[in-house]
Amino acid sequence: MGMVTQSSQATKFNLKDGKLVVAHIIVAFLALLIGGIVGLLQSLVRSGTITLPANMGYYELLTAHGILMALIFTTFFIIGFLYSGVSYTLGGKLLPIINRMGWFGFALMTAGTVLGVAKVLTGEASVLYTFYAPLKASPYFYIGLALLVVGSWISGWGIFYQYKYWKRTNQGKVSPLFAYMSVVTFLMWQIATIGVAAEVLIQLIPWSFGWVETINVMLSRTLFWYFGHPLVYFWLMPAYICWYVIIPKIIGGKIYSDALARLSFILLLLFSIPVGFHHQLMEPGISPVWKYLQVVLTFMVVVPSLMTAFSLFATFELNGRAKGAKGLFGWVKVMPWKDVRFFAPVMGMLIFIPAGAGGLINASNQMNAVVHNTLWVTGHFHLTVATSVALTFFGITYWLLPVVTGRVLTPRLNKLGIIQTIVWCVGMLLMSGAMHIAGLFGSPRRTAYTTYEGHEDAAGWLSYYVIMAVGGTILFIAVLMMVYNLVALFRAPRGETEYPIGEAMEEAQPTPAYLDRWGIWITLSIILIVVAYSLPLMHMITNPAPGSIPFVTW
Ligand code: HEM
Ligand SMILES: [Cu+2]
Repeated sequence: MGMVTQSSQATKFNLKDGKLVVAHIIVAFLALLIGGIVGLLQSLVRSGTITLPANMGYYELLTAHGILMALIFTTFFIIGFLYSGVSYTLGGKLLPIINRMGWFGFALMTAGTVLGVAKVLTGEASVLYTFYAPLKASPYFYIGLALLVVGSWISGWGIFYQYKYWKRTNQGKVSPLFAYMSVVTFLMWQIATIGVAAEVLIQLIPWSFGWVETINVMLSRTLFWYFGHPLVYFWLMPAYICWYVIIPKIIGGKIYSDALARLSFILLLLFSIPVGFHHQLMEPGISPVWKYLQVVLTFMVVVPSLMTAFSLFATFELNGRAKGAKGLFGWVKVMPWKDVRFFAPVMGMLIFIPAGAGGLINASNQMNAVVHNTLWVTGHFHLTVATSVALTFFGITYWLLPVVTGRVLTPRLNKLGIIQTIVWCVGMLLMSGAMHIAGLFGSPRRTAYTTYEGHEDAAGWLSYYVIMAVGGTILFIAVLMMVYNLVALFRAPRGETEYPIGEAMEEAQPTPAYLDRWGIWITLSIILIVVAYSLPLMHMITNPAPGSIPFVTW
C-alpha cells in the first residue's frame, strides 16, 4: 500500500448528483429558518419579554426547535454533504442506482419530517426532541421519526455500496479519505440508530396506539441514549471531515497524516456508542458499576479528539511555515482569515475547545450532579452542535453550493459570510454564556417564564435571561443572514468552482491496510457494546419497574 491515490477523482462535479445535494441543503436550511424563529420566541418567552398566545405552549415550541435544529437541519445537511464528497471522490459520479437510493432516502426523510413536525405544530406531540416516555405523543409523530431514520439508513447503504464498488474497481488503491470517513460515519449511525428504532417500533408506537397498556420507562430511556450520544458524534464527524480533508486544501496546505485521520475515525466509531449512561448518571435503577464503566469509555474519546487537534494544528503550522511565518505563533497571521470557507469552520474549531471542556464536566458523575437538567447543559450544546458544527456546515455551504450548482462564490458574498459568522459568534457567546452561568446558579432548562412565586434564587436568574434574549435575537439575525446568503448563492454568477479535497503530505507514512478491515472494527465495536450494555439491559428487561401508562400533560 503506497501513497494516497486520488486518481479516480473527477475534476468536474456531476450536476445530476448536485441536484440531490441541493435538495438536502434546501430542507436543512428551511429547518434552520423555522427552528430559528422558534428559538427566538423561546428566548423571548423565558425572559418574560413576550407571552405566547393561549393556544400555543412553550413545550410545543421547544419540541419543534429541538427536532428541527438537532435532528432535521443536521441530518439533511450531513447526508447532502457526504453524498457530494462520495460522488466527487469515488469516481466522479454516483452509480445510477445510488443516486436513486439517495432520492428515495430523501423522500422518506422528508415525508417523516413533514408528518412529525405537523404533529408537533398541531399540539399533539409536545414531548421534546428526546420524546421520553411516559409523555405520550400521537403515534404518527413516532411514525414520522421512524421514516426519518429509515430514510437515513437507505442513504447510508448507498454510501456503503458506492464505496464497495469503488474498492472492487480500484483494487490495491487506498480509498479517498473523504469517502472512508463517510463510511465510518454511516457505520456508526447504522449501529447507533438500532437503539432508537427499537425504542420507537417495539415500545413507543404500540403503546401510543393503545395496543399495549404500559411501557418500560427505564428501558426506553436507555435505548434512547444508546442512540443519543452517538447522535452527537454523527453531527461532529462530518464537521471533522471538513476540518481534516477540506480545510488543508483551502489554506493551500496538506493533510498532516492520512493514516492518523482514519485511525481517529475508527476510534470515534468504537468509543461513541457504548457510553449512553453518561446521560443517565442521575437515574436510579442503573448500577453505579455500569455507569462507571461507561464513563471510563466516554473519556476515551479524548484520544481521537486530541489526535484531531494535533493534526489540524500541525497542518496549520507547517503550512504557515511554508509561507514564511516565523516564531511560535507566526503562522497564525498567514492563515486566510478573510476567506469564509476557512474562517467559519475555524471559529467553530476554536469554540470547540471550551465546548469540549464543558463536555468533560457533564460526563463526570459528581459535577454532573451540579449541572444536570440546568441551563448549563443547554448552553453546552449551543456551543457544540449549534456553533462548532453549525458554523462548519455554514462554511461548507459557501463553497459546496457553488460546486454543485456550477456557480462561483463572489467576493461580496464571501464578505457577507464573514459578517454572518461574526454575528453568529457574538450572539452565541452572549446566549450560551448566560445559559452556562444561570445554570450554575441552578436555573432549570426546559421551563417557560416563571418567578417560582417570587423566590429570590429565581430573581437572581432574571438578568441572565435578559442576556439570553439579547443573544438569541442577535443569533436570529445571523440565521436570517445565513438564509439570505444561501438564496444569494443560488443566484451567484455561473462558473466553475473546484471541490476542495486535500491531499496527504508526501513524507507521511503509507496508510496501513488494516484500517480497511471493516470486519475487525465492526466486531470490536459490537464487543464493546455488548460489554457495556448487555447485563444492564437484561436486568431492566427481567426485573422491570412497574410499567407506565401514557401521560399527556399539556
Ligand atoms: C436563532 C438561534 C437559536 C436560538 C435563539 C436558540 C435558543 C434556544 C433556547 C432559548 C432554548 C431553550 C431553553 C430551555 O427552555 O431549555 C433552546 C433549546 C435547544 N436548542 Fe436552540 N437556539 C438557537 C439555535 C439552535 C441551533 C442551531 C441548534 C442545533 C443545531 C439548537 C439546538 C437546541 C436544542 C437541541 C435545544 C434543546 C431542546 C430541549 O431541551 O428539548 N438551537 N434553544
Ligand atoms: Cu453524550
